[in-house]
Amino acid sequence: MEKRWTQDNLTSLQSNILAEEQKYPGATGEFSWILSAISLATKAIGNKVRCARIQDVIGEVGETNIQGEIQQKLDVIANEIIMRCLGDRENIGVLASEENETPFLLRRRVEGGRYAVLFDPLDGSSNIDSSVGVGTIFSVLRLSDEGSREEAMLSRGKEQVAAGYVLYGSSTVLVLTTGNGVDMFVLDQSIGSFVLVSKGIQIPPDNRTYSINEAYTNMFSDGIQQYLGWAHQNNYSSRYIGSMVADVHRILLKGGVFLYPPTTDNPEGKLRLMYEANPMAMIIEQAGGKAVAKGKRILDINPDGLHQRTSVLLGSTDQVDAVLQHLT
Ligand code: P6P
Repeated sequence: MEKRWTQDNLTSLQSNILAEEQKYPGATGEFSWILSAISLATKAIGNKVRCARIQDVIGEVGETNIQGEIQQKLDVIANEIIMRCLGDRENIGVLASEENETPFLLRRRVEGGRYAVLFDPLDGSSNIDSSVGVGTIFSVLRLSDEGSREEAMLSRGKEQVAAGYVLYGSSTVLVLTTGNGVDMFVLDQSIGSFVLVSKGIQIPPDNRTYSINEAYTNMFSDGIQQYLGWAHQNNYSSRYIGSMVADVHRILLKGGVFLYPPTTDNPEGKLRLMYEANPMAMIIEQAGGKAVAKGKRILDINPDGLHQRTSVLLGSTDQVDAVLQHLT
């Protein structure tokens, strides 16, 4: 049952996490320690994003990252903020970022490093100059005893203990799941806290809206092209921002389907499995939706590498199925 925030039930992110932990006698509270660091980091990033043009931190650094993508100044700044805020949390063993080729191995498991946090510090950052919504995406994995930390970090998406994103849009919104439903918080600037605005979000089932970059139509498979033709004839509307966090957030709240299919340029897909597709897939599934790649559940994909790419098809189950019907 979705619960709306009202004045008389002001719940912060911290109190909501602690309340959730009370439900699990074995909970140690260490998990909230990680989420509070994410909360701190994303408040700082949001502040930078809002002041970007004033502080002259828009634009390109003049270098490319591991993905071969042009780095924006704010990509680097956001990455450094997250590294600093999370780096001193003693229960984090590994930090892995889209912006860094190799993960940062902070502490061995025996030293208390029991979690890995993987993140895209500022997804969609090329949109910042035009003040389009951008976001931070994060995934939390528990590091297992066996194997190296690198191997332990390459767990399937269904092993995630938490996933979420922060959208720096018309408001700063944090969406989080720890495996028991999806909760949404909005940053109340007047008190500097993320306050709970919705608990147990369920993705609306039947919104005839698709989200895809149709500029690549000629590079899509015949099945995707057939789906688009079918959608055009069946009164679908199209919404595409080109910033995954903003597109997925709209679908979480309003329903519909997001597609980043394989193209002839990117036959494996463009988006990254470990810190984009997996966290978003966990959120969408926890909200009652569906998330697949080449017909397979994204959360079941066995990762080969930290920066592995994948195609993404996610959203309301019936809308994802409408796409799949054209792919078989
Ligand atoms: P295209 C942003 O660069 C990003 O990684 C995602 O946020 C977004 O969904 C996608 O790429 C947009 O890609 O090829 O449509 O510009």
